[in-house]
Amino acid sequence: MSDKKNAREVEVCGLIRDFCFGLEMVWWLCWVVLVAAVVVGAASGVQGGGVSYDGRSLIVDGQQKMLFSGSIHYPRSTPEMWPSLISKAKEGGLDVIQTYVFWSQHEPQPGQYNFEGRYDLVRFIKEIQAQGLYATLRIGPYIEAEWSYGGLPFWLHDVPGIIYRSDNEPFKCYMQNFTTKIVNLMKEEKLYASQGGPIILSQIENEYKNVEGSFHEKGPAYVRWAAQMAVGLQTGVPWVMCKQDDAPDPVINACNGMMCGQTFAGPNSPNKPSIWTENWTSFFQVFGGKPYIRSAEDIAFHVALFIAAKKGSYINYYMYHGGTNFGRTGSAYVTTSYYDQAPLDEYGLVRQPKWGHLKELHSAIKLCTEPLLWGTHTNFSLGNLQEAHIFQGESGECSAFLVNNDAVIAKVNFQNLSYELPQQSISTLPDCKNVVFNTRKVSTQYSARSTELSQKFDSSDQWKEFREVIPKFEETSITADMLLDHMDATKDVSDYLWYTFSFQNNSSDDQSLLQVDSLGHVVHAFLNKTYIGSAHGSYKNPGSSLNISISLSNGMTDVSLLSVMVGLPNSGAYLEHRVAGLRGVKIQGIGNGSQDFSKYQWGYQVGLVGEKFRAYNEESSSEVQWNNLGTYKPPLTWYKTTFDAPAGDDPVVLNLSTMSKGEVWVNGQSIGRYWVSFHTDGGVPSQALYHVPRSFIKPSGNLLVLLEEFGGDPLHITLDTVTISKVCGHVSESHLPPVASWGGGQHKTHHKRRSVQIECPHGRIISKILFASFGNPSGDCKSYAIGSCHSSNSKAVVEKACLGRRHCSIPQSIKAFGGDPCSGTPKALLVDAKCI
Ligand SMILES: *[C@@H]1O[C@H](CO)[C@@H](O)[C@H](O)[C@H]1NC(C)=O
Ligand SMILES: *[C@@H]1O[C@H](CO)[C@@H](O)[C@H](O)[C@H]1NC(C)=O
Ligand SMILES: *[C@@H]1O[C@H](CO)[C@@H](O)[C@H](O)[C@H]1NC(C)=O
Ligand SMILES: *[C@@H]1O[C@H](CO)[C@@H](O)[C@H](O)[C@H]1NC(C)=O
Ligand SMILES: *[C@@H]1O[C@H](CO)[C@@H](O)[C@H](O)[C@H]1NC(C)=O
Ligand SMILES: *[C@@H]1O[C@H](CO)[C@@H](O)[C@H](O)[C@H]1NC(C)=O
Ligand SMILES: *[C@@H]1O[C@H](CO)[C@@H](O)[C@H](O)[C@H]1NC(C)=O
Ligand SMILES: *[C@@H]1O[C@H](CO)[C@@H](O)[C@H](O)[C@H]1NC(C)=O
Ligand SMILES: *[C@@H]1O[C@H](CO)[C@@H](O)[C@H](O)[C@H]1NC(C)=O
Ligand SMILES: CC(=O)N[C@H]1CO[C@H](CO)[C@@H](O)[C@@H]1O
Repeated sequence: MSDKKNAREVEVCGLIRDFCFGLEMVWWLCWVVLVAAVVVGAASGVQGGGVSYDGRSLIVDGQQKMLFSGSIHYPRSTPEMWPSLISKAKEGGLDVIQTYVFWSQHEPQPGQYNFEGRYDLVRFIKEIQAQGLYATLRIGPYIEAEWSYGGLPFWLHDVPGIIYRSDNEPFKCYMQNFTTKIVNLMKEEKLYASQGGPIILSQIENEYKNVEGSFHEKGPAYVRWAAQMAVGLQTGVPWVMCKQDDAPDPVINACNGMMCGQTFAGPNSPNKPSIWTENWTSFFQVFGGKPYIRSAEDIAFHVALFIAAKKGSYINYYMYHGGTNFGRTGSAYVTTSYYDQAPLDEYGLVRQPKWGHLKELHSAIKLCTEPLLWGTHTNFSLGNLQEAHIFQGESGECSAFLVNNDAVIAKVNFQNLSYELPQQSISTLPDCKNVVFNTRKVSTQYSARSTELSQKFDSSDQWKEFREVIPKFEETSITADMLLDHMDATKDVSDYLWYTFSFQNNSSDDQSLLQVDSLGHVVHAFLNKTYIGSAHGSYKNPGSSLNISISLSNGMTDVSLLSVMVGLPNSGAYLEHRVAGLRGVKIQGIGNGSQDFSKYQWGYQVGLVGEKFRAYNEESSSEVQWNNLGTYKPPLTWYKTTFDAPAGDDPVVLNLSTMSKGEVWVNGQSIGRYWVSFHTDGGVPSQALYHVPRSFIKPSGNLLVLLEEFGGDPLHITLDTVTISKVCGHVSESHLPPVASWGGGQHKTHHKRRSVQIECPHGRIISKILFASFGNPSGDCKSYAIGSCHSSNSKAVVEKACLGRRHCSIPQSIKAFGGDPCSGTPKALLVDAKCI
């Protein structure tokens, strides 16, 4: 956009009116048309069995179901990745894939829809169906989801009189319009279970209880309306509202959180099942923050507890695969990598032992399905902090869960047998006798990820640069006698908004202070087009105020301040009233001591020149003047180069650790914002690696463009592939889940024959045994050492069994190691191997 066009766009965005817009809006007309749409939708859609529920579970095709579900958000990966993600989810024991629907991307302008590429919702649901899984559609359409503006399209902001998520006619009209659009699309494609499709459940709104109080009497009225509107769409499958304990019938209230086994007050009717819509497998990460590591053992404990103590029958992992916030889709300060710690990592690689441990939990629970869904539940105490939950069917089936809430190991007696329960753990006994799984005992292999260098970019000849044009007041075409709100001015077409003014120094002081008070996330300051400094905020303190000493001299001085958003806010009540950008600008030391420029003549420019000319596209990149790389690397510079695709099919990443902050594009597609100079308190970047999906790249001549805000070093970035390079397995007698056998009242347990099983990813083999010890090695797969007991044959035996193979299994037995290195000592086997 030129500045003039820019002005027009701002104006047009402010003036958009259609059918549902405007002060002149005739509400009854909008209403009549929408009601008609609902009636037509209903007539064209629902027949067949559908999905219902009772106090125990969802009922699909007449059958009660115990369902494990996992969130995978289609726009956070590529259609090329979907089949493999879904099949790994299925292999991990999931029955259902859950996704939000992303309104802001599907309806970028009112009535203009986009269901292409990563936004091809129908293709995603059909892929789930093709693999024989069910789907849950969380339409929202307010979704939060660490998605910019919580998934609401920004144009809603300019609808007169709108108040989001309240009993407000304009909002309800647009919400109903979009919800209906999605439901009709699903019906046309026959995707509801009631039509033979995979969708068994839908969600309306999202965690509304968190904000309901702010809307006073308009809150409950909105909840009733939303439930009624959704149910009126006649999908033939139930609706849920999460964290909404008063969800109106027949909508099911569901739990979100990490510990629903403890925190959920239960369904609000005895006829509704216990559903956990978000069991956080980790937590989203922000720039400046560390990854939140939630252990496989802790997740498994809370899932088992939800099933045992709350009779849970639907558990969803949020996220099962997090993926990537491509482009500018992440919300305020959220990193481009999303839930990399989930069972499938950002690139879709299996994260062990989380994935495998949960898979084992799912199999163990599935062995208990009948008593869990049809049996009677009783619980009793086994000790101070221990309890048993028993589910008994009419024809004698029995499953039990033995819970130890203590921080130390507990020995308990259950039905005349003795059991050892590790600290904070739950044992699952599908037959009320034999332990098949304990949440604390991880028998799955561990794995470690690493990068392999594919290409360097360390020669200046490989690069071109374009220094962004710094505008001054006279060069801007939008003017105002005040400081404009950042979001209202940009309409979110760019992260960037220039605020400029010019003034004459009439004072005789020689030290002045420029004070900028900002609610934007970052501000960069320029005086006479020369960079003088920056400031930024953080997720917890979003604003970015700045004080810089400046030396003024006589004559007109141009001040240009670039306000930057790192994603729009995504949560809280009254999002439409949220403001950002500069709130006050003062210079101390001129005039009568201090001058306030807040009500001065300001000039604005939305976006950067490189954005206007799409400097990141092959076709349009020549519209800006690219030069040879200079030695000085100023702030606000665009860099471009090309690269060839790395061989093989391992995931591809850019290691941007020598850059600072900006955005990066490959072949014109934005792979997201980067911010490596924002370090954690441990002094490392929150995110150094940025995913380049294989489908974005061609065999050679790929265009790589970076926009750098602070001034980084592009010469030392690298293109890498990511691989599982190490696998490790550990079994020990003392760590084995005891398998109780019927001992006529005697304490008797035996152990299943154990072995260490390790496996490299497809296409790789075990190339080296890094460590092997049969004896009593100390530590675990994360950190280990040889103990006082160690068979000298350890390494040779393991090498013989494993080297050159993709998969191997080494029994933890004295025989296999040719003798007992220390009789009487309980034996363990720990093997760590390298894959190549
Ligand atoms: C939604 O609004 C658009 C106009 O913006 C209209 O064309 C469409 O029919 C409406 N859809 C529904 C389902 O009401
Ligand atoms: C049984 O479970 C309920 C609900 O979790 C709990 O309130 C009660 O204390 C438990 N009873 C015993 C004996 O553990
Ligand atoms: C436990 O042992 C007692 C005494 O031998 C017996 O009466 C009872 O039936 C046994 N309970 C179970 C569950 O086997
Ligand atoms: C400096 O003087 C000029 C001319 O008198 C006046 O227009 C301007 O407002 C003054 N600037 C400041 C910062 O006081
Ligand atoms: C800037 O200086 C003012 C006045 O001294 C002070 O109130 C404010 O906190 C300072 N802001 C920053 C970001 O240092
Ligand atoms: C403003 O201009 C005067 C000359 O008129 C100069 O002496 C003074 O240093 C300037 N003030 C600042 C703060 O630079
Ligand atoms: C900015 O440039 C103008 C014109 O060259 C000059 O008069 C003025 O003193 C400069 N201001 C500063 C702060 O350097
Ligand atoms: C400076 O202060 C005096 C007295 O407070 C006032 O009369 C004058 O108008 C002020 N000048 C400016 C430029 O603000
Ligand atoms: C990224 O590259 C830097 C060297 O520039 C290196 O120190 C760092 O370990 C790399 N990070 C990862 C995650 O590979
Ligand atoms: C947001 C939230 O509720 N986080 C909590 C989730 O659960 C963990 C414990 O598993 C708490 O530490 C978090 O505060």
